[in-house]
Amino acid sequence: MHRAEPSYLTEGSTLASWLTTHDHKRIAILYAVAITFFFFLGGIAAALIRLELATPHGDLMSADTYNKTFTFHGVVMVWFFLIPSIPNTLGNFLLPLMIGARDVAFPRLNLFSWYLYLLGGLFTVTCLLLGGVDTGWTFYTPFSTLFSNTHVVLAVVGVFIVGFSSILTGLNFIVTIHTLRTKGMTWFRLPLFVWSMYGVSLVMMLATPVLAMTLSLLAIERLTGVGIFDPSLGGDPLLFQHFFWFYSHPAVYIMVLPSMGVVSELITASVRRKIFGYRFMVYSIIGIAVVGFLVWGHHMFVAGQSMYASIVFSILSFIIAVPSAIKVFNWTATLYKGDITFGAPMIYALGFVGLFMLGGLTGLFLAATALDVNLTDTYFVVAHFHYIMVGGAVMAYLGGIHFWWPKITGRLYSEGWARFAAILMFLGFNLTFFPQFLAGAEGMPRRYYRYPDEYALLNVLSSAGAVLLAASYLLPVGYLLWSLRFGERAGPDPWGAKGLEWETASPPPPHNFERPPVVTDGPYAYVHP
Ligand code: HEM
Ligand SMILES: [Cu+2]
Repeated sequence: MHRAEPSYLTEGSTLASWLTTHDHKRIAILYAVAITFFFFLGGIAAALIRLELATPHGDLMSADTYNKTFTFHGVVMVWFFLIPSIPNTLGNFLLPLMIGARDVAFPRLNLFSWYLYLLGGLFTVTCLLLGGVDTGWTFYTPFSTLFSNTHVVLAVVGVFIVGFSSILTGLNFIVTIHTLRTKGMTWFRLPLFVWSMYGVSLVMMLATPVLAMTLSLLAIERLTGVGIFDPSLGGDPLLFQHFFWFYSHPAVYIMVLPSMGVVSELITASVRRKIFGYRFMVYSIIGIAVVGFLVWGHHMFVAGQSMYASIVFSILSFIIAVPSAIKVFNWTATLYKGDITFGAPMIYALGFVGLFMLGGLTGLFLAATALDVNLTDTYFVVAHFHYIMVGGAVMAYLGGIHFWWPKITGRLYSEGWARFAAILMFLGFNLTFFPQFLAGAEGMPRRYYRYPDEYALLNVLSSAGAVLLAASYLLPVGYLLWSLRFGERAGPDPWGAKGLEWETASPPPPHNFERPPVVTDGPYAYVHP
């Protein structure tokens, strides 16, 4: 008879024991539940958008409702799903395990961050219930100060609060990595996922306060009429865009660095080889985190900034493609001659690499000023960032959830269903978003709720793809929940992977390790170099 070992899951099963827990593993699960909720909330808005755009005539909703729908979609997806998804779920769960620690440095602060996340979400959802906001997720002035007569302040306060959750998580991770590494875990023995958490935490801590400040100024101007962004009061609307993108371009790397960390882990484990060029992978994480702060002006080529500024931002945007390309080359080199096992996590990882490459290359189109003048605010941009953020980040997130699922739950999921869902996701994604590159290149503007008949075919394809994509997101909810009860029990290391997290039980005991592990070797010590 197999008797389950005491684990973090069995220690206290009341709701109160979960809602007051200081265990990073339980907090990771709290986040996973909340984040999944917001993902499907944002997904419902996405479905409505695609339904509206399935026909050219704007016959489902009014223009005003459409504006509120895509704003809600953007706000929820960016702030309540993409930014917290990997750091707060997988990061919280894995970071202490991977460095051989018992918990994060500040466990109570960790729980507090989760409550802040919920509080921010509450504001945003309330805002929706009261009628929504129509400014777009970027809250551009002067829309958000002069014209919009909706609940801008409420939405902005929600984002402001969730920003603090992000800052505190970043702080917690940085202190954890600096102070709680186990004996022998030197900086260059850290798994790449830990490095990616380090990079992302730096960005969270340094960039998010700028967002908080910007949103406060916006709220102050709306509430008191002090001129900050409004020219008629002596303010400058372009200032808002500078502030906003100074945070929000780095924020796209809050979404993509963790994905890169996850994918590095999935690829080495699936080919059972050391990652190619470990040190370059580390330097490129830091490179992306730093250069990410220098490119924000590529969102403003047509906003009226000086030509010279645009030239500099264009060149810097090309430069940031270099560390990203290094990563793609090194993943490819790791796969080369590798003995690849195509489990579901590997399919997700390969999907990430393909979609990220297409998203990144089209980013170079947009970084070229002469092309961007034509493509800006068309569906080409929509396709570009969805390839990176939805194609890339969501694939990596789900790949990671699958890979570490046995560790988190102690159970194996159905491999057949998981592979089917991953492949369906890849196909559905491309059918949804590839036509948008074409529509955008032909001039279809973004954020319009009706369009000329000649774009109808591409939009119908896109809406059909969205149906497949939605199905592929719902499937994992089904078979993963099923596995909780009926899945086969996983041993400590079902994939034969390397890393401290695989050396402890699945699911891990409350304090992670029976005794603190000692590290004597670099990461990914597989037999094949
Ligand atoms: C190779 C690297 C990249 C380059 C050179 C690049 C370049 C650009 C440029 C120039 C724009 C402005 C387009 C316009 O307004 O016409 C843009 C938009 C955007 N990019 Fe990227 N990008 C890159 C990677 C990423 C990544 C990694 C993400 C997300 C994880 C991302 C997310 C976005 C978003 C959300 C927008 C839309 C902003 C808006 O609402 O206007 N990009 N990108
Ligand atoms: Cu940017």
